[in-house]
Amino acid sequence: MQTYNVAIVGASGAVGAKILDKLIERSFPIRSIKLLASSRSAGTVIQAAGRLFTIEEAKPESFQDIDFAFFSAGGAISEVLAPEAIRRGAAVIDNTSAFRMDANVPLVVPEVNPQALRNHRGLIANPNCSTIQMVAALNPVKEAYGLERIIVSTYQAVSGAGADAILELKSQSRQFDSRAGNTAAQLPTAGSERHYPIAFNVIPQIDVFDSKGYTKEEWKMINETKKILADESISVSATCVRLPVVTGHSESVYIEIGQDGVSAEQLRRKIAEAKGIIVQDDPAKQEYPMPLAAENQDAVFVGRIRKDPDHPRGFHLWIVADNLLKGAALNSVQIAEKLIEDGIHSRNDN
Ligand code: NAP
Ligand code: 3JN
Repeated sequence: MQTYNVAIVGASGAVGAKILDKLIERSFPIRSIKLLASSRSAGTVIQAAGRLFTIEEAKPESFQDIDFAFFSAGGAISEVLAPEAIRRGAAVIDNTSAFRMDANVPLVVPEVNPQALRNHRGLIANPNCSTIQMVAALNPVKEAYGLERIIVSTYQAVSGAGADAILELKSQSRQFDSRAGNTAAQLPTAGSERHYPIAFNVIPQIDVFDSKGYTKEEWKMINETKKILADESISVSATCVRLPVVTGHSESVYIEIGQDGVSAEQLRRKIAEAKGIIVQDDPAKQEYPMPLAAENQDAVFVGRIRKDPDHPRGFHLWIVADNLLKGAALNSVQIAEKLIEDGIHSRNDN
């Protein structure tokens, strides 16, 4: 069996750690693995699957002889180091938004648009976590009945904002009764002028606002959805909200499909047939997806599927997934697996 030299940039972070876990768990054909981060964590030893790994500082030379480089260290690092990795022959799978909307870069959810990988030039973008779980659940609906409109409200976990945001939620939760003061420094964003506590709170801001009143996270959902579904005509609008949940993003989604006369049961069946989706939808038994139950699971969970009372083509759904797994690490590893399966991991093979 052919094996590959693999690098993870951002290996000390929330997403990077899960990429390492998934590569090991899924028996990715690894010849060697290099864990990279900033100089701050160089020398740190981490344990995964009973093995010890030492983190090194990420530099252009780090990518010599690397076949697959997974990036999750922020867009600025990808902009500088991804071209260095590609120049040295690596296939880069980038978890940041740096290249997602670049027309020459495939933006891929393997169950939805694997054909987009065919045109890669050494770099494949992993979509935003909130986008991935939504398009995974809606693509079977689009294929069967067409899709004209999506209105989504997200309920996002703090792990989407990084390892420090998880620590902040836990520490604020422990201190809440003593009212030890506002220790908020991570949310809505680490760089923002004002910070708000997330424990026992809800923050209707993820990333920064633009002049139209939408946040960057909301625009990511709008633009990435159209690109992945390869349909600019779908109307998409999003409201992205942070909740005091550690892991697992939830989404309330309203859609208008392209056909009249479709029942909720037909929609439920189509979604349940799709790869990677589990339908949990039995109101009589109080069965529906929840983030606590989705944590550490690979699937995207869908429930509360029901027809809109007034619109003949309108439906409501509730979609939940582990944002660090299908939303980031798992999807990235699945992209690499698909490149190997199709024999196109090297851009010279195209
Ligand atoms: P995190 O927990 O804060 O981890 C950040 C990682 O980046 C750490 O490993 C950090 O290393 C590394 N890093 C920071 N500066 C660096 C530098 N100059 N050189 C090399 N490595 C550096 O954040 P996270 O949640 O894992 O997210 C990381 C990135 O992944 C985000 O910025 C985002 O672009 C992407 N992301 C994508 C999704 C998605 O929706 N698909 C979800 C979450 C995050 P040190 O420990 O050395 O500082
Ligand atoms: O907040 C979340 O739940 C998801 C955050 C994703 C994220 C965080 C910082 C920078 C991204 C992303 O992947 O869209 C980025 C980014 O690369 O822009």
